[in-house]
Amino acid sequence: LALSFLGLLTACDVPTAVESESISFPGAVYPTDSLYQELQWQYEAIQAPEAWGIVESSDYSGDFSEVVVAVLDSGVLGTHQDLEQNLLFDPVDAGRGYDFVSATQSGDGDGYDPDPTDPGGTYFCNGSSVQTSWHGTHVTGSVAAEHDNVGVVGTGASLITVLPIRGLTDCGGLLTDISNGIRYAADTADELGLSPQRRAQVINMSLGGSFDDPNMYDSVQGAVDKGISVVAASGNTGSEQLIYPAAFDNVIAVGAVDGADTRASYSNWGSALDFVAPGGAADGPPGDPCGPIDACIASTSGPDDDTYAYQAGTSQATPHVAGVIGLLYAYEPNLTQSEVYTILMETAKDLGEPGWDPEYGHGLVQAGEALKYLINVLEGQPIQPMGGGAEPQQSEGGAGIGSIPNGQPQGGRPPQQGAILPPAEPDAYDSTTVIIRISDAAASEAGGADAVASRLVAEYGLAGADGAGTIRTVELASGQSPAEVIQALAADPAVQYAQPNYRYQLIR
Ligand SMILES: [Ca+2]
Ligand SMILES: [Ca+2]
Ligand SMILES: [Ca+2]
Repeated sequence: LALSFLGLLTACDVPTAVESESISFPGAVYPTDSLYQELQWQYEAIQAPEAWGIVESSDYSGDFSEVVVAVLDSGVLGTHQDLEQNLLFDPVDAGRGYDFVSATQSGDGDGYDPDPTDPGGTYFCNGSSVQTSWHGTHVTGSVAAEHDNVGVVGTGASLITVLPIRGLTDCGGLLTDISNGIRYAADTADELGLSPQRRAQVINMSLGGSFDDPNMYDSVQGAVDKGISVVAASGNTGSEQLIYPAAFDNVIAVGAVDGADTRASYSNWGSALDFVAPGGAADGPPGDPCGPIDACIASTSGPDDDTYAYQAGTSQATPHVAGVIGLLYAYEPNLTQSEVYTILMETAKDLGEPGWDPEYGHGLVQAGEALKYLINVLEGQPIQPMGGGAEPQQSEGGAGIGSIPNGQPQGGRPPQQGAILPPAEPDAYDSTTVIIRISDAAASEAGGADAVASRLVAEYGLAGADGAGTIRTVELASGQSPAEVIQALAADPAVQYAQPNYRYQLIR
């Protein structure tokens, strides 16, 4: 199935202007959840009711299977009335979500543990106090809130189960923790002795940082290589530069639009932007940023099991795309990220300048058309494009199905070499650890990466080296400076790169 799919998508003569659909699809389904009807404008903007109509019709429901979407965020209120049925959550079961936040500022009194619950309360970051935003609970609702006549709905209807992974807090979090979360989601965290009950097929990261971080890139690539789609927020500062990891060519970068399909003023844009989704406006008066209250995104929140809240941002846009992608995997579990990207690109609603543009990417993701496109391809039917027969935009950047055709020219990312020195801001990274990648050649020459890591620890007077394989988190001995250790390690012929253990933030 997957092979013929690839063949069809790469064919030069994919029909572009077939007027009549050979498959007649069922009509839209509109949930009866009370807050959906009042406030959740975003789902019609992404054609979710059309997708739900297909998912729930007797003609098709047997063709869909359940999908796991990992939400790597601030944790979740696992007992929320509108989430609990659609969560892989159990505070004492390490296969049903996990907390990867290191003990410092973790807010739950300890470090790693099997409970991905957002503990709520107040965090103290660098001297200032920050109230919990329930960010992860809100994002989770946009992916998977129940369609049950109560409260809000999520994009995934009944098909998506969220694997909640706590990787950072309202104070931020470390790359090592987030990388462990990505590898847990992808079920490649063997050396931690951790495995999810079911691995994710989509990873949502409504988080980011400002550094071109080779280790984050490697972590994402490990998931993409397993056929997982990784989606991340473009950033909320209105900059024409995307934050990382959204800016990477192996991540699907999502910006935000308001209820009028216009780029939200805060939504970062630029050459690496792939798609937009509803994130809300949030340009109401101070103290009431959601102004006319339905300008923002309504979803699940804390502290109570029946709390709902409005938030706006690219963090809110991203899980809608993760949810649409989840619906595609629910129909065809063997999709790759490249195939997912092509489907979204061919069916997105073009906004702004014709074709790909830096404010909207390929446009507004359309769940109904995306699902119909996938079904048509797999059924061998001609494809009816969106937008009145516009030319497919696959030639943008010259990329084919084998790589993600961002707006920017693709050519792969050169392997990082050498030392990546710490930025000036001391709070931007951890001062007690450094991350290295051991070169494959050195590892095989030494009979394994463990031998190389042991030598490096001894030779450079380090306190230790955690991890497995070629990626290691080096612990500094007391008095060592990260910059000096990074420079020394990067000069060792066995080390491909040495870099700071960067700090990432929730996109708020
Ligand atoms: Ca903990
Ligand atoms: Ca509901
Ligand atoms: Ca456009």
